[in-house]
Amino acid sequence: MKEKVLKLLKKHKDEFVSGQEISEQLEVSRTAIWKYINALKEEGYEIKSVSRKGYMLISTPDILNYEEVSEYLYTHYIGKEIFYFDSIDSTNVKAKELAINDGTDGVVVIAEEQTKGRGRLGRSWVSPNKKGIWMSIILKPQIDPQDAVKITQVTAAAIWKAMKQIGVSPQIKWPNDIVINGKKVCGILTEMSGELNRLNHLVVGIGINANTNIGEFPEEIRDKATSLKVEVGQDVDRKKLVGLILNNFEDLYNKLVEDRSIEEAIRICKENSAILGKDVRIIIKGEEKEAKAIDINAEGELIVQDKSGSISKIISGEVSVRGLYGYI
Ligand code: BTX
Repeated sequence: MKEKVLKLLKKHKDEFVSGQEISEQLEVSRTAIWKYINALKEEGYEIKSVSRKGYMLISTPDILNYEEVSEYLYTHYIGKEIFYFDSIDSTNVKAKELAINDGTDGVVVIAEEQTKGRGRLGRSWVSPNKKGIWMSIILKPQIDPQDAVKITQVTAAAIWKAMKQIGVSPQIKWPNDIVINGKKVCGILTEMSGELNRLNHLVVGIGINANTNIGEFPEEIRDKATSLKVEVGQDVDRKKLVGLILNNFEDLYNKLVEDRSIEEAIRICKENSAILGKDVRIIIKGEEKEAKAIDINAEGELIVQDKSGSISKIISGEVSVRGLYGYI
């Protein structure tokens, strides 16, 4: 009911809605409305109340729950259900739990803060309160398990498009990072549950440093991390960015699932690659080799050429790619 009251106030933004009107439309008592209004105020909604005039919504808080994010959502199923937490260990862990129970295709988990944010290969992901976007999407596509890695490229392309839509021009660092000026602004963690020839579900975790100030990054990552705020010089609208990402994601993901095509995603990843044409160090299970990154093929694999001229394919997964002189 609180959500309905909020919806009504939003519909009449910048004007008063009388207690009587709310009470008639929603069929609740005026005392109940007063309670819902107070609860909304506690969540950070600024609501003016004037006797005889009623209530007016002045501003909404910077939070990423369904009520706020859905204003920007044009999807059919991605993000139509959002599990929202003030604080959680990891949205990927929660999403995996939900996926095993009955979390359906497209359910999204978002938290304002993660206390044990996860990176790849057991690494951790710094996720301070309300500074970024920490979210995971549950997916149950009918695709081969080998194709699951393509989801990371699809996600990277969706995020790249969304950042472009808010005026930022990032690069994609295969396989799972988005960078600006050589520094990491976003990481993607795709986790799969399945057997050899059957995929149960996928969880795609997205971590974006949105409004973090440089001093708020722990010292050990300060030289390789950045945020959208640092790059554009002002706060970004996190709700809008979540909406844009999910809209773009649904479009590119549908192409993969329905048409078996990741052409557009790969084109975006190639045209905006941070590593193609560069010498890189590839680390697979602790072993390092140097090579030049020369292409990303239609399957989303990285093609590299070593000094002897021999060409090989690198499948994402257990791979890290580093520049020879710094992070990229
Ligand atoms: P990754 O393993 O490629 O990157 C992790 C590494 O990046 C860390 O070891 C550290 O050096 C650096 N790092 C940690 N935190 C940050 C940060 N905030 N910004 C820049 N660099 C950082 C990348 O893993 C995948 C990260 C996915 C995070 C999302 S958040 C929502 C979801 N839930 C969850 O637990 N993880 C995913």
